[in-house]
Amino acid sequence: MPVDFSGTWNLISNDNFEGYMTALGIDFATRKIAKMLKPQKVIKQDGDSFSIHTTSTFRDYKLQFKIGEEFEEDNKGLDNRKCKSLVTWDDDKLICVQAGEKKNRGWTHWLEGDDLHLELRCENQVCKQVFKRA
Ligand code: 1AG
Repeated sequence: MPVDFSGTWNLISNDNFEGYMTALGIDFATRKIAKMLKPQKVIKQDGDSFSIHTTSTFRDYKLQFKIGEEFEEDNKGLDNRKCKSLVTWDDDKLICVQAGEKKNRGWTHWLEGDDLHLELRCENQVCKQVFKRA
């Protein structure tokens, strides 16, 4: 049985979100607002199908995918660039490669103890987020 990421998760730490957003070309004013946010993730995992809904007081982002099936990602409300994205398992980690204009773009989700971890990558920047169950 694969690990189950399903649940509602609240952000408790957010390391180098500023660097990640800068690498994505997010403007100063938006970064100032965005780095104050404490987003919540609602993850639904059903076999190989996932939905990950990230919500905040400022912007929301909804992602749906199947493991191993490339999809068009629009990053609407984030940097708005389009990517060809692909999520695969690497042991118990979920790895997403977001191919597009930005080099080395992607993310990894994993569980550690009772916490949900997320590493967000763009170019030479890595943001590390940790979430606890709501
Ligand atoms: C995400 O991807 C996307 C959600 O977690 C936010 C993560 C990073 C934000 C990306 C770029 C910053 C751009 C604009 C800043 C403006 C608002 C920030 C809003 C944050 C809440 C939506 C991985 C995920 C899998 O889909 O969990």
